[in-house]
Amino acid sequence: MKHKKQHKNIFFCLFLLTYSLSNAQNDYKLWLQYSPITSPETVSNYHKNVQGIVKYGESETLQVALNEMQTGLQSMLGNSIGLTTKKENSIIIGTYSSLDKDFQNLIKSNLEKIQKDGYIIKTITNNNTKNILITGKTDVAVLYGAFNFLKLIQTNKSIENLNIIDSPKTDIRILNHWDNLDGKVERGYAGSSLWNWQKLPLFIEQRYINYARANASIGINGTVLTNVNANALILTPLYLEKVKALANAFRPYGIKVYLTARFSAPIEIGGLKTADPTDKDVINWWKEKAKEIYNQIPDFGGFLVKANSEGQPGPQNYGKNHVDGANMLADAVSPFGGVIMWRAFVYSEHDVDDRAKQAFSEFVPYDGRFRKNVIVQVKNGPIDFQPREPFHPMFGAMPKTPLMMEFQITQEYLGFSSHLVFLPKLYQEVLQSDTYSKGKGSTVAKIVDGTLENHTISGIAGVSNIGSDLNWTGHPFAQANWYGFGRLAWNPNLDAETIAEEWLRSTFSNDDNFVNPVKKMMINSREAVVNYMTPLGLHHIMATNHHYGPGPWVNNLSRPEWNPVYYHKADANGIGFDRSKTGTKATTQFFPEVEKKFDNLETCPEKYLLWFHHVSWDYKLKNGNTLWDGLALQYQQGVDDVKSMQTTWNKTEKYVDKERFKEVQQLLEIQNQEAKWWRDACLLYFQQYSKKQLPQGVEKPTKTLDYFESLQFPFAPGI
Ligand code: BDP
Repeated sequence: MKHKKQHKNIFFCLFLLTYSLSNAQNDYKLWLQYSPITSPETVSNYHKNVQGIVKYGESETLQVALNEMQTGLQSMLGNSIGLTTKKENSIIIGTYSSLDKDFQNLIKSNLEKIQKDGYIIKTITNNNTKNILITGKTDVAVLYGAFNFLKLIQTNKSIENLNIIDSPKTDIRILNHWDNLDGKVERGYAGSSLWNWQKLPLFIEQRYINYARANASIGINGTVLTNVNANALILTPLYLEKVKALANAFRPYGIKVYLTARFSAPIEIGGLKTADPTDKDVINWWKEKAKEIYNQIPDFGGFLVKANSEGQPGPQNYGKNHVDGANMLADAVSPFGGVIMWRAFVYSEHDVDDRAKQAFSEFVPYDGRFRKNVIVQVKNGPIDFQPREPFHPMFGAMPKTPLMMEFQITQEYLGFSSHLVFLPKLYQEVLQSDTYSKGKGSTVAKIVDGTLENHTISGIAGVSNIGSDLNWTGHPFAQANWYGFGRLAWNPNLDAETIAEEWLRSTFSNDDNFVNPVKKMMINSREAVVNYMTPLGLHHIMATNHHYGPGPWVNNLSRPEWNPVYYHKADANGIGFDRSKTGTKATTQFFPEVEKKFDNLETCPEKYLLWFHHVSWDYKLKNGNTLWDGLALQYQQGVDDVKSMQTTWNKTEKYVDKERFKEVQQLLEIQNQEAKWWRDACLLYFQQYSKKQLPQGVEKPTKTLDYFESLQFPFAPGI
């Protein structure tokens, strides 16, 4: 007996050793590490409950679910698990309709509680046998259930007496790839595009499958393959064949493919003279194009459109409006069940009004005029993916139109892929903001998931941070932003801390001595970046074009609203953008409760102070500091925050593999140096106006403002 036990232990140690040796590239495996479980309770709990897998149904998706279960369980628990027909201590996977009658009866009541692709994971006892049932109404629901079952084990949760019912709260949970056909990724900081257009359609890289698998594991069900600054060529037969090949590769994972539609495509690739959305030939061209696409890809999702925005063509080129444009395309895809995601990211150099107001002014009057299969995609804030913005006032202002959230996962304005910033904290802040559109509790989350106005479609988009880098996202911790985006798209009410913890346990280790401090570091990281880049409501003071590093001094670009000076308005009297009633009145775009709060200096949260108000350098902050001192101290705080992130990480060496430990350590050092760069450059620049000394506690800059202004980065990535 003793012998047997010793053997078992030796076997397990060998397994752990081989496992760690054979897994040099942990980065690539994302949160699906399936590392060996070391907790004896979890292991024995598992063996008690699971001896085989029973699979009902034959679809490719179910096969994927089965493979995932077998790979995951073997990797975590060390022995293979076979397919069986024995319904005793088994995991049973299959859609509800394919199950045996007695199983169906046992869970009938649960079935009513799931929506759409929701799943059930339930321990069922029947005639003295016990099994774990993973089911749902659709094949992909079963796959979601399988991933979530594996996550229970991965994160050391008990699998005794399970009764989990979970459904996605939004319909379209989608990544927007800003990928160009030449392989470059606009605002991409993780290498080049994943899509190897040259080798498609015949060559399907394993990476495509791994991409789909990772997305499915967090509930993402759609992908827009191409940049919003679109190239019409993607709609030509040559490329559609390649798109089809990708769609085929993703389909078993429940991922639908979408494309961006360049509004002028009928001219550029169709040989027409116009792209006027009311022109008969144009209407027909898009109808035929839709037919052609659906012929190849029957479950094609639809189009994402950036029109009349930053120089992109659109209906306004022909004196028509966004409704005309969106509805024309909607009619083309609606016979096939497609949707149009029409972006509201518009602002014009010809409009002298505050840029923050323009999208609202333009779109809100169209409420109720879009077709049923149009969903308007709105960025989280009224300017552009800044480290912090108030929520976009369009949320709540268009009750008759489904509005889709657009978050940016790639860190265009947040330090690219060199800075560790846990974005679910930002997403949560926006989603939990109360718009008061239908009284207290009308959160952005309820608008986006469609429940506030009972919309039939809902969605959340995330501008992807994925590229060809070995670790997918450039920074190991940027994987958490992809993960967190998916989780919040599934359930916009999830808590960022829960997400961070799940991710850490699945990606690195279940050891609390690791998880707790690192989780704290992640949670604080968003505030850190706000502090060292744009504290107290400052925004868009990044260097222009590439947006790398500080550039508050930039004032010479052709469009006024492209210049940082437009946003901070620092002068001898003070700093900040007056968007209150005495200024541009942007506050009036919010519902009265919110408007009042933001408009009044006394009640405006200080995190939005300089977003909504221009205040003097001597303005007294709530903590008694003057604005100048407070601003300087916040910048210093940001730098200190990064220092403490470094301290935390340096203590994790024994819990993390060498490569990832080193990678993160080096990246944190870049972040540390760049945080100081931000602090020094911004404070030196603003000091010219405040004419005040730096308060005690703020480190003195070691370089001059001239030096910072002279820095050039001609090859900064992402342009
Ligand atoms: C801005 C980016 C630009 C995008 C644009 C957009 O700088 O590259 O094309 O947003 O969202 O943030 O359309």
